[in-house]
Amino acid sequence: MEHELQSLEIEAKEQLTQLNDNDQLEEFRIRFLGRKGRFSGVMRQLATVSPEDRPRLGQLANGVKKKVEKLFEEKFISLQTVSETGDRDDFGPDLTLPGRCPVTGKLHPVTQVMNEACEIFEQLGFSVAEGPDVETDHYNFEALNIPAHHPARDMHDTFYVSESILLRTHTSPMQARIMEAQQPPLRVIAPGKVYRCDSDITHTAMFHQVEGFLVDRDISFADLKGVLTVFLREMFEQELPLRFRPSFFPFTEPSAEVDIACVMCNGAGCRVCKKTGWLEILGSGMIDPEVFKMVGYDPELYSGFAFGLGIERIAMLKYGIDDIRLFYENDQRFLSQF
Ligand code: 2NL
Repeated sequence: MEHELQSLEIEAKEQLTQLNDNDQLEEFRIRFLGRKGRFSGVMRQLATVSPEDRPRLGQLANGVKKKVEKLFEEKFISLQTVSETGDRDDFGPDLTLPGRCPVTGKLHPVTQVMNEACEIFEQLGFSVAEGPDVETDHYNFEALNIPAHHPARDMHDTFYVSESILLRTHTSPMQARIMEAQQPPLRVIAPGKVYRCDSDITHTAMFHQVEGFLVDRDISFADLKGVLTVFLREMFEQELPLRFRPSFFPFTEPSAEVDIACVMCNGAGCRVCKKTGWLEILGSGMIDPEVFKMVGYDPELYSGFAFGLGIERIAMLKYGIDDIRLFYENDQRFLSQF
């Protein structure tokens, strides 16, 4: 058996140096390394040798097999190079060919836009706070001036874990926690995942928000307008026409929704803006004195504004994406574009 292994190694080496295309290489593989090949034959013989010899011969056979496998791989690579460059070994590889680039991973587009939003607010002096996705009814609703049976609870299709525990429907519970624990002046944003039982081409049951608030003495609606104008200008990288439209949120009074001129048609009217020329981009308002009372701030002393925006919505408008579900299908062809 030792002899057989020796001659097998020599033969394999000889044949490998002589063959010069992939078909011949495949034939070689079947003949030597295949299931019914020469090595398998030797391995079967192992069963018949005496138990004392078996370990030594087994080791020998494995060593030879490894060597031949390695030579086979080397031949495979050299044939590959020859066929790709059209060159023969003696000319060496074609150094003018582009190298093989490793595939690098990237941040998800939603993460990219989220990070961008946070960076803009950080430049405006806001600090970033993250809180739990699973919240209490108290912080998600009560502390934000949405008592039980308030009609505003219908605006949030809430996922309940138990009667008083839920998946947060917005990131403002974090802000309520911060107001409770710290005194003004405060400038904080809360980015993160939020959950609502809703799904169609513009809604997913989980999406991302950045909400923020600023509290100090003498804060007015002009401060709100200033901060949000700078934010939108930076986010969309252009001086966009804005429109502040009266609205309602339970935690702010007065409240305003902010529209930007449609980024698809420049305000002319198209399918995306439903022919209005405007796109709703975020919600905002002056924090309701009731919220201040709930967290123990004196509304006579302090005022502030707050806002909330959906990250997927901004990413869709920024990149012209018409179906939110694309973000969560993990299709490389979509994701690799960002
Ligand atoms: C919307 C509405 C808004 C907030 C979110 C907020 C409120 C307080 C404290 C901290 Cl009292 N954050 N968030 C305020 C006004 C509007 O969002 O439709 N967003 C997409």
